[in-house]
Amino acid sequence: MTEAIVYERIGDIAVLAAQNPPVNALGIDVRRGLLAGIERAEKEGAGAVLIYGEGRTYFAGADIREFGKPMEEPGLPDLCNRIEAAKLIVVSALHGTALGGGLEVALSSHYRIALPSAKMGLPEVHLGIIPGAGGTQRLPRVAGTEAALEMITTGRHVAAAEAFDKGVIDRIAEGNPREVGLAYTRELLEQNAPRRPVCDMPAPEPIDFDATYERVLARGRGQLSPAIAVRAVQAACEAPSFLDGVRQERELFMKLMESDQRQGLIHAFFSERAVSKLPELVDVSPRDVAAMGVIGGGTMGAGIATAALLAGLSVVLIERDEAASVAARERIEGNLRGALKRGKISQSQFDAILNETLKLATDYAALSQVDLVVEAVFEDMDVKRDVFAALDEHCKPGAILASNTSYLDINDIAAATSRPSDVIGLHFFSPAHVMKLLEVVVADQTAPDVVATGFALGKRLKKTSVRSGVCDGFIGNRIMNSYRKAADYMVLDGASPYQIDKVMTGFGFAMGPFAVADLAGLDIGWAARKRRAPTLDPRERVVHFSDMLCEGGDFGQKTGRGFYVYEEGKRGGTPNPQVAEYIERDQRDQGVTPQIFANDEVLRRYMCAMVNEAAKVVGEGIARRPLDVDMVLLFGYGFPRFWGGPLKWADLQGPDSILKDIRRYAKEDAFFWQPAPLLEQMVAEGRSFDDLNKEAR
Ligand code: T1G
Repeated sequence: MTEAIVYERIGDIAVLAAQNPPVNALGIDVRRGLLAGIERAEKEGAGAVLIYGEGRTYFAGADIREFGKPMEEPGLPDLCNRIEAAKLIVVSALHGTALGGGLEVALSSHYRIALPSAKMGLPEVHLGIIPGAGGTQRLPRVAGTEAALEMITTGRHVAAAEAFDKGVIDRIAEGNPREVGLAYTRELLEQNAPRRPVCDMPAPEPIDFDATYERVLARGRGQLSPAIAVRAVQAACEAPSFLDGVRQERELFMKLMESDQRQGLIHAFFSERAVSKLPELVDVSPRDVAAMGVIGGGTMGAGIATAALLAGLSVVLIERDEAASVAARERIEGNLRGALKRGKISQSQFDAILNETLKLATDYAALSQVDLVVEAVFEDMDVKRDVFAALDEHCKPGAILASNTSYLDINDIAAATSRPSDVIGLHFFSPAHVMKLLEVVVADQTAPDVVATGFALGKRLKKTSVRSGVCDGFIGNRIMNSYRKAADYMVLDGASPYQIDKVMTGFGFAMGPFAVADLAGLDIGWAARKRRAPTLDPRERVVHFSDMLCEGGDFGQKTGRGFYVYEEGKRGGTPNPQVAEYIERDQRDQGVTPQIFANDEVLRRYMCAMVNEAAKVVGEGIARRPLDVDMVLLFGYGFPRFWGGPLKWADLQGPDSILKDIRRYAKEDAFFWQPAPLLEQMVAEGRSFDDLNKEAR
């Protein structure tokens, strides 16, 4: 018997305790331990078996690290069938998060009890697969078809009370899983409770599966697993037998296991957990942060203050005058009202935050006791320098001075203070209290414990924090500028902005680049182009159709017209006919003969531009690892999670094919399509971005 499962006899009960930290994943040792435990209990003539998990949780699922490797016996489906077929009653006591294969083991048990704090679910769709050990066959039998479909296609973690109401568990009790499990099992033995295999329960009621399939597929925006799960639950209702249903589930499961989307989503799962773990910070302790300062109460400043307040930090917000302070407070109040509405905070918390935790001031002296300040003022270097000089004067020694700039040079900002080692970039994304991404921008002199504090703050604000070096646009905006340019060039050369938006939403983005530009405001890009114009390399192609829109006062959603025309109360916009005129004029002025772009070509150029710039960002060390870039695009730029990120996508395509296309495009525009040296080196050495991730561990 392996250590992963400890066998113990307590009277008539054989107790199988899982000991596989951190989450009792159902790896091979656990599976073998469970099988041996069931067989031993039968052989010893025990009256019942109790299964529970030591540590923080019952089984949190199959061991994801085993995916893609040859499956070792017993597999989970066979183990679940064996547990269910046991000659004696099997009881599972759930605590923590009983997820995926974990809930499937519980459903193959005859009775289930849980602590009130327990959560359970079948979240496999988030990994690009479906439950593969009978979950799609057993859950509908206990909870009904609709309830099971909702849990499986959303992958939601359901609380014990709701699970009880749905019939997923039989009992809820306070205590620890071992004692609660033992008491319940004794009670069942005293009542001579029968074995109660779920597989013997009647097949669940069928519903209109085709309609449900289409609805779930549309909701997935290209992700397949939730829709495929509908077909598996359909088998539970329509298959001639339970085992035939399990067989159909397995076929669908194995198909998804081989899919690119499974690879993309598993990559996202582990990268999301790895991205904030930097080897150089292992032994570095962050500074304490209890009180925060925010400079500027505009949309970004108010969002940052809201995120901090919701995380339990006290906030001092500085604005230039009383009127601006009042406006800042109203913005924060609006954000908090949204959190109140979503049940994230209670009314009393709402009141306490606004009346006690949040302080507004116009004098920097009010910052004398804060531990960390984030500046979120107008994107102008002179203004930033003045603010940091004032912070240097008023903030206490050891206070961290952070800038929320989205592209200015943090080294130059730090130079405006006498303590550059305490200066760092903390680049939030709008709305800052909602968007998960935080770029932690490390300047040349930023001290390691200041970096560690940036990451600790990110964790406290429930952000996905990614380390970035200093360059124009850091990781995200720099890469975005590149794929945005590729889109503009395709339009100048004949593609329609609406075709490009359609292709990218078909790829899985919620919005295409031109709709996003309208949402963000075309005036922002216009200002950036004007700022860059004096130093523009003469070899760089320039498009003017966007400037023409702005010169006409069309800035997108905020003015009701941009690339699209927006009508009050209507979702989305309709193509703005004027755009075509501006494009034709731009083509005429630049002597461009428009050409037809196939949708595949549009996607390829867009993604090649993204991957090429991303490879430069990694090659220059701005991003430490390819997975850092992937997480930035996932959590800050709406990149479809099921592809795993642009560099995971590039691996799935084959970096050599990407380089081949970039070299082909370079024949048209050698300046824009300069291949990334890292990409050329990787292809020459036959390495992938995943190889680079592994080497960076
Ligand atoms: N396998 C392997 N490692 C896992 C794991 C798993 N299932 N779950 C978590 N870990 C690792 C994780 O990488 C991290 O490692 C550490 O545990 C703590 O996790 C047939 C095939 C359980 C809610 O999808 O959702 O069953 O970074 O940082 O925030 O149908 O982890 O410390 O080295 O996330 O408290 C279905 C996935 C699998 C659940 C805990 N199960 N896990 O969250 O901690 S597919 C899941 C989670 C399946 C069957 C199929 C969360 C959590 P490290 P953490 P947390």
